[in-house]
Amino acid sequence: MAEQGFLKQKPGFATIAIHHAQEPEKWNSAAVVTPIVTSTTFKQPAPGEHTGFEYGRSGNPTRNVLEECLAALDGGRHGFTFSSGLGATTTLLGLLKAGDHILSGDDVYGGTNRLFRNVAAAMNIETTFADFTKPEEVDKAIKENTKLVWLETPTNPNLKIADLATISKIIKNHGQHIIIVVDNTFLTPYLQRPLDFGADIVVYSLTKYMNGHSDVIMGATVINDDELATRLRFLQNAMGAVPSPFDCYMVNRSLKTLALRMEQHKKSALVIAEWLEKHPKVTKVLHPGLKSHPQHELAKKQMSGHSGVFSFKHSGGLQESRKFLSSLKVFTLAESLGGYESLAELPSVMTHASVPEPQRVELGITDSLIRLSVGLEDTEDLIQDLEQAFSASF
Ligand code: P1T
Repeated sequence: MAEQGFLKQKPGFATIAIHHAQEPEKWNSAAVVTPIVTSTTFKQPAPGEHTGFEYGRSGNPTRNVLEECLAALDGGRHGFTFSSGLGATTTLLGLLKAGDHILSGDDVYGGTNRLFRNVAAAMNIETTFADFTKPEEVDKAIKENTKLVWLETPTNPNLKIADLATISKIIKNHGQHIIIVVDNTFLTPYLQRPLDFGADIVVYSLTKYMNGHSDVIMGATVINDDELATRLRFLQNAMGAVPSPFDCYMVNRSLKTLALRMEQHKKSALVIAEWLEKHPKVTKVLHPGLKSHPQHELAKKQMSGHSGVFSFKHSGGLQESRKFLSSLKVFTLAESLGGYESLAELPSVMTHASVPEPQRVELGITDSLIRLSVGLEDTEDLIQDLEQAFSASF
């Protein structure tokens, strides 16, 4: 249903999440619920021959179900899972070689920034960061050796929106072969489908909304292009950052309620964002669903609503942030996002502490910027919790 002018939700999402690749007939037992296959190796009829599986790193029946379901949810042909979101990103670095250049959005998860600036740099792969809210900046920053463009939209933690269709067009107009990667962790395919707007690869930290219960660390990529998928399948096996069958079972189970959970995260977070916007101690709320968001109109064109994660700025400093976060009783002070429980954190000293200070200052990741992940508790309880924390700290 199109709500508040956002893009219409893709039909059949929940049905795909529940049934795609889950046919009971594929198992001898006709199990309705995907079994957890723990075997690390599979009997072969003859040397060099196999019946679909040979070794658990290169493929596992439980993992395959999850990967196929993930691909279908994004409208892609191929899904790959990894031991973490950063494990997925690290594996993508295997597509590049020394001398290549990455162009990344400037406001990305701190761990992604650290991976590019430290690990990729040590492999002689250079990264430059640009403000992707300005497509002309992207155009200018592309170099002859640019091989990969990395986007988060909305960004972590400033909730900036990049125009996926325009940026994809600009990159493709350059004529050189550049892989466009979109980290869709904040929205999930329920709220945004980057492949529809020209992305080549969608990346997830499944640790967040896709699993949604804060009990699995996992990552994924979804791809349409067969040749790129062949390269990724090779790298998944050759680099070896694969998840366990038990964790694959957990994430596959969680996908069954993704649509329901995202609806509630979306609704509750917007009510809380609107409440915060009127609060006397709040100076700014960064939530793409608010009319005050500078890219609200763009958000409506490429998203089917916003999730439960957003940030706000208050009139105090580090001391007030510390007191506020320690005073919360329903929200838990912790890193991460996207679980059923509400979390709050201070990016400047937590998730984004590894971003060099000058870059943090430039991006406005100050000590008065607080990030919330609105969970599935009663909205009214969450508002009361925020109110008592404001009273305790200002
Ligand atoms: O934690 P891991 O599963 O490795 O995922 C890394 C990652 C990738 N992309 C985005 C947008 C992310 O937010 C993350 C992880 N983020 C946090 C832990 C956090 O609190 O922001």
